[in-house]
Amino acid sequence: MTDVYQIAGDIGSPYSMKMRALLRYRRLPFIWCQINPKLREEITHVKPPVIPVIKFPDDGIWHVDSTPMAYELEAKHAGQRSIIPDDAGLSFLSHLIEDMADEWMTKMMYHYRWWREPDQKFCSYWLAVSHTGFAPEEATLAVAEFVRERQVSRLALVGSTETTKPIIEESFLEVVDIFDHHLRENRFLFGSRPSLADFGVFGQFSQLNHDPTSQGIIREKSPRFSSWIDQLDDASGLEEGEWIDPTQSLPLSVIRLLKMAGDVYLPFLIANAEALNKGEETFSVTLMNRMYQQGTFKYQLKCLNWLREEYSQLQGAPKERVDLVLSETGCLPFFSQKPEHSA
Ligand SMILES: N[C@@H](CCC(=O)N[C@@H](CS)C(=O)NCC(=O)O)C(=O)O
Repeated sequence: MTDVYQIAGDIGSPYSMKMRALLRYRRLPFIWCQINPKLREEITHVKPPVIPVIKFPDDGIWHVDSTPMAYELEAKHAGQRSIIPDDAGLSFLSHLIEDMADEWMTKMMYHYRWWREPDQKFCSYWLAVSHTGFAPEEATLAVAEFVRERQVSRLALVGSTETTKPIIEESFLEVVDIFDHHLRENRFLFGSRPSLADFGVFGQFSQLNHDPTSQGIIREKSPRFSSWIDQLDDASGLEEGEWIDPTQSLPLSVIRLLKMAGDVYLPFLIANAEALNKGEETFSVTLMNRMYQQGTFKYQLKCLNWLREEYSQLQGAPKERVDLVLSETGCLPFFSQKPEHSA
């Protein structure tokens, strides 16, 4: 049992599902532990206080934060069904899309889960059952009510309001359409094997494909995408695949996702960074010709810096290819600035 990872997370947590799927695909032995009060106590020292956390068998320490954990696992198990494309340029683009999934698509997840009454009702109860470990009905209902009130009250803070609703919902429909078309001819974003980007999208959509309203939309618009999401949950049996040829043009879907990064995600990250630098608690930015507003998040400034750091390390032909695609998709200007190391 010494080589076995232990992952503590929640079936209602997109980042937990992302990491569980990643461990399965990579055939790294692990035990899945649904988070419960006892486990919560065991991990109170882990900062930031988020799930999933993974106890690595080699150091016996709980690690946190899905993206750094994914890269740590790469370093430890290089060559074993890696999810990082060999080409540095494709690897950067995969990270950019994953980051957009983690920080922007998560707004779709949160919005659909907590905006409408039927979703609030189902999701709060469903989450309460797992949080309490099947407590009796009365206790479950009390936890459900608590969770519902807390999550609904945070909608505006994370950017979901009457004004921003069309931005988030249109952006969601765009992702569904992108994947519906992509999956008619391709298996994953960067080839016949899944990348970090695929797992990022999977994490958020594991929930969107489950919660009532968004599930209904995905089922209607793209049963193909729905099946892809369900299958990536356990791709341990998937045969070895290939990365796309980095010298060839990228799939249209990747271009469309990068265009979303250029039009929406990167302007959002920059507006957040500028507001944080001015010490502001909220920010607004025009996205898709509408006003978008939310609270500032320090973590999202970190994300911007990581991306800029990775971009600054590109060189030679991969950099030339990346610059061309970033320029075509409106992303390049956001990488002209160097990462802020003080952040
Ligand atoms: N950047 C982190 C985000 C993890 C995260 O936000 N997890 C949520 C659950 S999905 C959480 O633990 N939130 C704190 C809470 O709900 O109390 C990652 O990628 O792992």
